Amino acid sequence: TLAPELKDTGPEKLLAPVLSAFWDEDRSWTLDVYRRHEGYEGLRKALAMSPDDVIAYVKESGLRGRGGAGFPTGMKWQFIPQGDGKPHYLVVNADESEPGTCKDIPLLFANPHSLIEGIAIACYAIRSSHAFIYLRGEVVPVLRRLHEAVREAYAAGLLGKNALGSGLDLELTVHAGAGAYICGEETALLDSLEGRRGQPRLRPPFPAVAGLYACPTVVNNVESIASVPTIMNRGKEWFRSMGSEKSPGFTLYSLSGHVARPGQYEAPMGITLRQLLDMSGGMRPGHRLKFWTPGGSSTPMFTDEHLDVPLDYEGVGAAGSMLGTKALQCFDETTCVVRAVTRWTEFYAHESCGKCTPCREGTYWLVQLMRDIEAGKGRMSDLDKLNDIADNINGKAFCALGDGAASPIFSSLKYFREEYEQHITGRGCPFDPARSTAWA
Ligand code: L3W
Repeated sequence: TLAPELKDTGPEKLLAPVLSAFWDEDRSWTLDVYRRHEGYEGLRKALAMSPDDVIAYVKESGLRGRGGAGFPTGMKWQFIPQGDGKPHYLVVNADESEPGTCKDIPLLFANPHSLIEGIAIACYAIRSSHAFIYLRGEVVPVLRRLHEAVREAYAAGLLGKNALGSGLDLELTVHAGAGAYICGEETALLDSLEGRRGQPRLRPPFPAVAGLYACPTVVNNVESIASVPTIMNRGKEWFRSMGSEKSPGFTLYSLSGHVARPGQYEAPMGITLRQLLDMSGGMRPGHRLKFWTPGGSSTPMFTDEHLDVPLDYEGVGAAGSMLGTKALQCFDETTCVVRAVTRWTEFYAHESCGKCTPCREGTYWLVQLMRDIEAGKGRMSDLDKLNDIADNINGKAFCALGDGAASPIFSSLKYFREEYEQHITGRGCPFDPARSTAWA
């Protein structure tokens, strides 16, 4: 969370603690504390509206999905067919696993009721009486805390039969995954929730048409749903007063790597990394930024030339990357880019579900080439081969995981080709004298 001295500093509205406003407070995760901070006021207001009006309101707020793709949340809710006689489901994707992304898990740990309230509002809007939270399985303390918060909500009549006296019945099931990155892909997540091995499904049909148990399903990220209560309570105009026209509102950025103060920073969309670093103490003393990711390792990397790119969907897109999950991993000049990309590539190869050939085989071969180059055993022709293999994965894999694996290869070759060449001509890593002959 923000250092206390930073909370009230900086140009007006640069920092906007909303979701993280009381993370530092004693027992911030309890219903009592949440109620002292507007808790369940948004739900009260939503229940006074018709479900369709709630959907229209969220749509007009301009809220966009915080899980990586930025799809308009209200529009996704609107896709759910009404009067179809089928059950509707809300599934919250809490399988946060993108390298560098650490905002949903801290949010759940510090303020789980913001998600539960958002779930109640979303279920009312899409006329669903059963919601699921699919949580990354490794985070057992968060699982316990979430179970406790759900228990509190049931006991307070916020969930269950006739929730809040609204006539709405709402069951909420918390499900822990088993640690597979692929289960963060929405359709693999649904397979896993149904008890099968998590592998992506062909889209269309999108989950909104045929999702969980082949019924209309909304799959939203934790932060997207947790943002809804405050929008309902403080108003869509308030939300739109922050950020930009196409990417309004506040959001959580995960700042990590060689920075003085890593952590979660909440700010309006469109803030720049330069501004965030200025407010958070900058890079670690004596060092300068070399490269960074705007949205985790799956998004093409940036360099120090991109410090002033507005961190919203349009700004980052125009500069040739993706905002993704807003995971700002910062690396300084001591980092070997080849080594960093090798580690990420090993991650993608390990996490590839194997369903499609481009990703399964392609990530394997990328790892072989990257390891050779890193160890000083590469050839110049390997660089074109890397590009070629990445090109055969990108856009040709079954799901977005393949594109994510290709991203760091393309972007590191684009900005740091010389460093790859140094590994090849120098027969080793220029950053690690112990492993190098020519650069020692
Ligand atoms: C109904 C249509 N629904 C689209 C829905 C779709 C989904 C959402 C976005 O990947 C990205 C990926 C990662 N009718 C629809 C429709 N939808 N058209 O809209 O869909 P899509 O395909 O644009 O994205 P996606 O497959 O969900 C998400 C990137 O985010 N990423 C994030 C990784 C995040 C984690 C994590 O730990 N949280 O892993 C980072 O960059 O690479 O490109 O709901 O159903 N016509």
